[in-house]
Amino acid sequence: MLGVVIPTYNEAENIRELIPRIKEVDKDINIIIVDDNSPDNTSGIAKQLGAIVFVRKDERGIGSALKFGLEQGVKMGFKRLITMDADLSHDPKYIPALISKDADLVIGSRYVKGGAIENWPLQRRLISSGANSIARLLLRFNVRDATSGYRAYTPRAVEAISPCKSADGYEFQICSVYHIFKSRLQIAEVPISFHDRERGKSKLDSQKIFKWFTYVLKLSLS
Ligand SMILES: Nc1nc2c(ncn2[C@@H]2O[C@H](COP(=O)(O)OP(=O)(O)OP(=O)(O)O)[C@@H](O)[C@H]2O)c(=O)[nH]1
Ligand SMILES: [Mg+2]
Repeated sequence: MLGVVIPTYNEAENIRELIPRIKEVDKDINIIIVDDNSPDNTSGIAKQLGAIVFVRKDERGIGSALKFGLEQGVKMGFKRLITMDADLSHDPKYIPALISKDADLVIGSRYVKGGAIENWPLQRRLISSGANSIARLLLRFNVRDATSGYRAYTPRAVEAISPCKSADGYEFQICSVYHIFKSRLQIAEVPISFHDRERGKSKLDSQKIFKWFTYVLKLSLS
């Protein structure tokens, strides 16, 4: 049984297109949306399209939304949980590849052979590859794309990330790789081609990048 967890904030136009595209890959996939009370009715559209929708009224953050969705997915009995962004950057056609590998965490990677980024400006590429280099250097794991949000988790991997309580923002991706690695569970990467969002607004800003960096620094010193 496969579940797909998607954190959303103001992704109405994108979610309208993404849910049917996931269903085209496998009509039996269960889609779990964790929406932080988006004013643009993302949650209403997702419900109409048949998703399981959680609306959080008092909380914000991609990391806490992902953790919440993954834990709900485990409680519901899913044996594999995919996470992906709502903004059509992660093509659902890679879902079969993500679940084909026998590892506790399988990452859809832009930085392994065959992986690509289609239409990112130079500045965005530098932030992403710089973040990955910093994480690899400070945390000493050999994962090429530890910031990718396109992943497949086993329930065992979800259990291993329980220490990531305070990682409520973008640092959640690093925290989860770190703890899965420290738990000696297997991590694999499969190539994906990443497509930059064309609609809706990015939620990543310089304040969140700074928070990410201080988090990784603290984690490396802990
Ligand atoms: N529930 C929830 N989802 C969020 C929050 N921030 C971002 N997201 C979702 O997380 C996913 C990734 O966010 P993006 O803004 O696309 O971040 P990004 O991909 O690093 O940035 P871009 O490359 O500019 O798109 C999207 O589905 C967002 O809607 C949040 O605070 N709460
Ligand atoms: Mg995005």
